[in-house]
Amino acid sequence: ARATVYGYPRQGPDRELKKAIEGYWKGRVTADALHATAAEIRRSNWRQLADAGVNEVPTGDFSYYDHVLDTTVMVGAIPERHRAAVDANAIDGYFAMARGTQDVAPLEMTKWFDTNYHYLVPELGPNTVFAADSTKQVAELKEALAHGLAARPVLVGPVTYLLLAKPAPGVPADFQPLTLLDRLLPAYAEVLADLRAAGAEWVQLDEPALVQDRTPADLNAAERAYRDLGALTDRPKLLVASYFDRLGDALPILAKAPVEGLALDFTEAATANLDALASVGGLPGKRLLAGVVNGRNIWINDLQKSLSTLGTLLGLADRVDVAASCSLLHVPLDVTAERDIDPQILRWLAFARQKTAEIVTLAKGLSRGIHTITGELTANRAALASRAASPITRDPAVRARTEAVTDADARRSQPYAERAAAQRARLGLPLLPTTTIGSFPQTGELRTARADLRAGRIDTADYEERIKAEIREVISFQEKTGIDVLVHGEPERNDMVQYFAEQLTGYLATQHGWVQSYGTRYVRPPILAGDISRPEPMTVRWTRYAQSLTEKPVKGMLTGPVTMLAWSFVRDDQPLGDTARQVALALRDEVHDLEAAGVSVIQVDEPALRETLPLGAADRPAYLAWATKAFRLTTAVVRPDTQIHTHMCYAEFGDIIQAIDDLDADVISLEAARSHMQVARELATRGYPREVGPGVYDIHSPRVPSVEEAAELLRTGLKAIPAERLWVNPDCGLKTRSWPETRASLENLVAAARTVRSELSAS
Ligand code: THG
Ligand code: ZN
Repeated sequence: ARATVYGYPRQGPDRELKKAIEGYWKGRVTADALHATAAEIRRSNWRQLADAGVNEVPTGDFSYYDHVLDTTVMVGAIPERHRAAVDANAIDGYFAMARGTQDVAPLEMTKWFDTNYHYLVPELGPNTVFAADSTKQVAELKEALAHGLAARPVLVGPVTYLLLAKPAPGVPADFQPLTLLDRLLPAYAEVLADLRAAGAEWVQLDEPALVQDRTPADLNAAERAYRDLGALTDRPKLLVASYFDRLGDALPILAKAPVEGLALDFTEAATANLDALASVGGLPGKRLLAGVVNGRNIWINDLQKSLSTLGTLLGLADRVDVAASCSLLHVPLDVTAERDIDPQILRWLAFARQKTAEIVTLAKGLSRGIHTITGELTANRAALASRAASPITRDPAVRARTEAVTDADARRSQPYAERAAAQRARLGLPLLPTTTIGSFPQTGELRTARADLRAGRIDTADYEERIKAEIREVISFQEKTGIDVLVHGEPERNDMVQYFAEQLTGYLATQHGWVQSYGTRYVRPPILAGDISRPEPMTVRWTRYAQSLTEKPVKGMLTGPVTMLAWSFVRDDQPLGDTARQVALALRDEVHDLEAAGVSVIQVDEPALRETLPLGAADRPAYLAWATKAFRLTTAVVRPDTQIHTHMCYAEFGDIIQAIDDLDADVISLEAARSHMQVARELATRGYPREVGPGVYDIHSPRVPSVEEAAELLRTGLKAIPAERLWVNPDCGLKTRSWPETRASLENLVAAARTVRSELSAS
């Protein structure tokens, strides 16, 4: 058995790639220096893989921004508006598609399946002409071969590419990119021929879209795609890769297709894929890549269990090789870089480098016999046992409390109508009340202050003085501007998940555990390692300080339990719903303490509620049940006259309206400016009964909306939501915006609310 992976973290050990690309954008790094940094990262990744004993390294998985954008370039599907930039200069044109320029908008960005990685959405239409450009794939393959390595190019497959695309601007919304398959396949055929000529024995085509519920038309397209590509004479051997779930209806199709190999996920979907493989009679004559090491969590593998899965698979395919379940892009690079994690716990963790070693160990055990890996197996058993027996993973007080939760704990004491009346009386807000989502600009000074504190250049008292000064500034600006429900601006928070994780017992933070979120942006997901409890209040001091500065209500700001899970690495030793309940109870204490401190409005953000929705429809009801219950458990502790807000963004919400209703929040603010209040119409159509703030200021752009523009969006919103239930707010937090834009935009937003209020009272 051979050992391989589908992809490796791209950033370099110290995020050298981020620094080089951002430097290039600022004109501080030359194109040559950027390319040299990139080549060095690829070389060192391949070296690391080869030294660990990987027999076949991936190529083409590296990217300057996004591998789906790379595929767009590979098939020549450059949008019309970017054509000139791409023709003028390939790398600048590439970044123009990714980030836009003064004159042209970038491609839209959205979630890569149910991960926290975002890809750039291909824009296609009936007039799209594909033209193969294998330059990058061929160059990276040749680079790896020149290092003397056995290499396998990895490409996004044609069916997934089309299924991830959307109609280009101006193309009817019902256009189905998949209808372009017959035109796309010749471009893939050309790339495959070029890769063969460059020395590829195998090429991997990633088709994760085939693990989702697919229509008969989609499945038919998959069948045709691999029949046609398989029938090519001038091509390498083809390996079709699935991951993130079981292959489902596409498995029998791919098992019969004239391709030489399949990759299946045997972590989350092990049982379903094993059963399905057995029922199609295995993969005689084919190579099976068995993804037995989880590529998207950070826990060590259960080697014994994987060996047993691999043993079963030996009877089902011609040849079985060992891999991670998906690209290692979704995990940090190297556990040994962590200095602050207890060594006892460090033994339980595997990042990309450690996962690679596990894959190699398993491949060795499979081909040369278990006796060749007894040392590894013994160490693995001991580490697993130490995790299972650790008091960190089992806190009796937390367990007793979660056991005792009742349905009543997750229900507000009064129905919305009565709560709304009590809140109106307590808060005394005008019609169309104005508010913001929570964060204000995270200035360079704030980030420097945090870095200075970490490095010991300033002490805690200095740091806190700076935070207080910022809060004073934010409160006074909001009062002056005439905003109705204020926020403290969150200057003390690095990230809306990490900030809480750092204060909760049972959570681990990493120092270097960067994972690409999009482009040059990374997150350091904290690790839900043990039972979760809150040793002391997390936000009360800052909120109370802000409230002491003003007569207006200041919103308490928390991150909700589902988002705390979605943007962390979760435990794999208990159901997600159990972890969510523990987090919810810890946050419930915070909600309770905020209320006791006199806070009358509390916002619990759940931007990730939609993104964690399972890929398969059958799994969705159970997820939504525990997710909405965790939110209600967090919030239902308050009195009827305390107003609960929530906020969502980064998604379309059409298919979770019922779940949004089930949260029973008094007010929800949503991203809506770009879609012209689409979500307000969706909520109205479904009879959503509570208060809504559809965003009227697109904070993803430096543009300042005019008063008239914001007022027009409000008038549109009023067609769907009655004035008594409509709020006025931006799309999302203002953390990434600058102060001048923020000032101007919020002044206009307040003016727009006043304009529309007076129109309402005049009519
Ligand atoms: N926090 C977390 N996950 C997220 C988001 C978040 N996932 C979805 C979405 N928001 C992703 N968006 C971003 C936006 C900005 C950054 C990362 C993800 C970002 N990162 C800094 C960088 O790479 O320079 C590092 C920030 C830091 O120092 O911690 O700006 O908001 N958890
Ligand atoms: Zn948001």
